[in-house]
Amino acid sequence: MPGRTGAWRTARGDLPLDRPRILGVVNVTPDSFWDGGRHAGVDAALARAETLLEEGADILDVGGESTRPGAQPVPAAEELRRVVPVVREIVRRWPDALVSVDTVKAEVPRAALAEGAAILNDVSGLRLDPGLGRVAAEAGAGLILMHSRGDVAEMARYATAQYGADPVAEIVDELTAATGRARDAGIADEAVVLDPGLGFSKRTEHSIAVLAQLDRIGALGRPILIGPSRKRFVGEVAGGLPPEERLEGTLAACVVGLLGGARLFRVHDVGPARRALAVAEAVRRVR
Ligand code: HH2
Repeated sequence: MPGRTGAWRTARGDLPLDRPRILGVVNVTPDSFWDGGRHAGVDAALARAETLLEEGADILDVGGESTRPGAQPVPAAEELRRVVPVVREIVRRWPDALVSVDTVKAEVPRAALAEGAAILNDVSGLRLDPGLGRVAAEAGAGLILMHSRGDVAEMARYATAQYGADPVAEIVDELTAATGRARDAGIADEAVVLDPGLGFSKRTEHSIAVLAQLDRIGALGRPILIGPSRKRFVGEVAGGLPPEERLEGTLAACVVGLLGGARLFRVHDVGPARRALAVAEAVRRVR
């Protein structure tokens, strides 16, 4: 099946996707919706990174700017101050760990790649800073193109979730445009992973439709990443649960996603996700 099990080209070598891969979230922010403020200093972020690696994370996704609804945009200088020392120390302590940087600004990966980061995670799908594509191309970095609409403060708001009769078709079209921007920037197809952006510019029914029809995104021929971790849609379908009661729903979404073709999973709870995905992967293999 296209995009399903090849390898993902990153600045630190190819990552085989013959098994599900997990990105553990290291948010170095005061305001992220789940872990904001918990790992905001370098030491706390490193302790978090160590836990996630012990639990089996394949990639550490370091972010210095929250995208929660109404989050305050962070100036590049502040994002650099938050992210770069953490990337530097992770690479120094765990040289084999793959690091991705969750940002929409070119200045941040430019510095982080110089410190040894391998992957850029752009939740705007190269809409907000075209310079980010050029940085990724020059470094040969892996690039996650996530679907969203609007700027950082708007992209998790329902105001950007206006769709016609077939939301998944619109998401596929917009991801196709994102891959075009990546190509225009000189990024190799093999470096690109696509993410439908669960909970971004999507009401609950849109995130569920995406999970049900991931094969339409897989048809674009690139590996798929999903990030359902403790998001609002997970709570809403279970009757309105708060973030602390959304782990089981997160695992269910990961399992459904894997069976629909996703190979990469961005989560806060790496150990539980790894255990759930091992079962789903065993089933997928004998299908
Ligand atoms: N979700 C969040 C942030 N970055 N990146 C990708 N590729 N896919 C996602 O689904 C995704 C993402 C939101 O989660 P979190 O980082 O925990 O929250 P916040 O944006 O408040 O920091």
